[in-house]
Amino acid sequence: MLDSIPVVAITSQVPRRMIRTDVFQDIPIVEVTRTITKHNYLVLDVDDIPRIITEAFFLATSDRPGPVLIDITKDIQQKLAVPKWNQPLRLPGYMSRLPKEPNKAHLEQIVRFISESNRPVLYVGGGCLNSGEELKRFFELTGIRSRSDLLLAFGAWFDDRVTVNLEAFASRANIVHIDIDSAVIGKNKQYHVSELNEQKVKYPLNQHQTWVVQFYKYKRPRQWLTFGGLGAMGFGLPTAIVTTVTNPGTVVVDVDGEGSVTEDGYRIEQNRN
Ligand SMILES: Cc1ncc(C[n+]2csc(CCOP(=O)(O)OP(=O)(O)O)c2C)c(N)n1
Repeated sequence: MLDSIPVVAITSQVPRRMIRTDVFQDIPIVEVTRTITKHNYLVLDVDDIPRIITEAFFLATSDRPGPVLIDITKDIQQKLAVPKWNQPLRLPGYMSRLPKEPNKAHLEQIVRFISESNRPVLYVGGGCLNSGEELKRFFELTGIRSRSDLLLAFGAWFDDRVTVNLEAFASRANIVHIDIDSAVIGKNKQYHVSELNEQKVKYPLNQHQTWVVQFYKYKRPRQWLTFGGLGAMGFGLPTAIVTTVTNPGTVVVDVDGEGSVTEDGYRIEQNRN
């Protein structure tokens, strides 16, 4: 959820009549995962499966993407049914909350900020991954390059890994914050008028990640895969392997810490046995 990665997980539940009897492997996974999924389902009727699967993929990939879990009881899995495809989605609340067209007055204000600013800077996050071309065009049109009396944060939020010292970060810059998820707007950092101070980032842990953030020169989206929100050690090597396999001919570099690679070593050893 933290990294906005679209995932649909299908899990298996004990038969309906055994739910909450403490029978072997009786886990209320829908309750357990409620706060760490974008949405989740417990399937209690076989005829719901086509609609729920369609909804799950729609939810996982639309708006701010995220993980969706579908828990299917064993007795439902074993039922025979003739699926009815093309059932209408039942997501009225979600649909009504999807972002509307941007507010024209806000856009005009942003354009005015940019034209009046001497040294605007762009702070771009994963929310712009699907807008690489538009972003490039914006960049070319505005000629934004250096830092900065105006911070334009697009599809990014003021994560503590970025700001380090919240008070000092962009403490005297105008901040324009654009994001699909209203929950991250105004989180940690209010958009307000001032000037950007350069920050030196220093972390005792996961330094390899911080180094990439600071020193790697990105030219386009989707060049870097990282263990964003949860910092799970051991993420790098298997991710690099999968990326190599799924992108034949591409050079893939794993920037890693020896501690993290050691964790992979244990898993490789376990799988070998
Ligand atoms: C699976 C897991 N275990 C423990 C931690 C806690 N932790 C965060 S960073 C870190 C050390 C990382 O060392 P290394 O991989 O060598 O990276 P470096 O900081 O040297 O770049 C630990 C133990 C974690 N994030 N993930």
